[in-house]
Amino acid sequence: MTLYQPFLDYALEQLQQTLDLQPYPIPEGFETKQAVTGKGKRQETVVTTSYAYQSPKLRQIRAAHVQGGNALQVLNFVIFPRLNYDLPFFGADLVTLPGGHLIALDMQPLFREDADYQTKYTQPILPIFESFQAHLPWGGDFPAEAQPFFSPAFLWTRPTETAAVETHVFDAFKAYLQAYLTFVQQAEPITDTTALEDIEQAQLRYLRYRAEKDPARGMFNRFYGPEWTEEYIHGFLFDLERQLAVAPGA
Ligand code: DBV
Repeated sequence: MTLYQPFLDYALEQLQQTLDLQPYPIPEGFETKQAVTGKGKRQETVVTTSYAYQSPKLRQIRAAHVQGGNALQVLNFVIFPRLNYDLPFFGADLVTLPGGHLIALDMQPLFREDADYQTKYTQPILPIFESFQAHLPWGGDFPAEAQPFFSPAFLWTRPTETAAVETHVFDAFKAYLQAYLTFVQQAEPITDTTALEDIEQAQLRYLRYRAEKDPARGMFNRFYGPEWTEEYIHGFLFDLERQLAVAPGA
């Protein structure tokens, strides 16, 4: 079973239909990675597949899909806008582990406390968020230090039934992505120098947090070792600092 394959297929098809989509390079050795875990009957092959694209307004659209049998399915899907747009990040962390499902879905704001920014990028999402809350209740415990990176429309839930993932979570994923693509279509380039500096700082803040606190680090370390894992995190999953180092203003 690959629970999140339909999510990935849907997203890539939508992106292809809506954007002028171009490939984004995936560093060699990271397109796909396999390892065998467990012993005897519990042996599983864990395959991690990476996907990456870009478009005129989106610097990196990337997905990591981890497939390791019924009890291990992960789709981490993030869109990083180019630095001359004030667009939020699209962030989906869809995680199925032996302990259950954990779903994080949001349009992560660059400027969480800015009222105009909220009006522009959070207000339109609130009705969608509220429409799913009845089926997907708040997931509880959540790292307080991550709070600044999520919007008030952050869908954070731990469904007990896989059926809820296949229905409500999938519907929510589609609705958030559609709304995001509408934002992208409407977005105009930012030219004001101060605003551009603020965007770069906000993107770096977000990126550094995610790279440093990546909740998948432990899992990847176990499967593929620390050397591969650190390179995957900094060279692919959260690569903005590296990209700025080779091409300032990217
Ligand atoms: N999370 C990632 C990437 C993953 C990934 C790149 C490719 O950012 C998977 C894989 N997330 C993943 C896994 C777990 C989580 C958990 C495997 C389970 C870790 C475990 O239990 O061992 C949202 N993801 C989580 C948690 C949160 C998120 C809050 C619970 C972690 C905890 O309780 O400590 N998404 C995650 C997050 C941000 C975000 C923290 C911050 C901005 O966007």
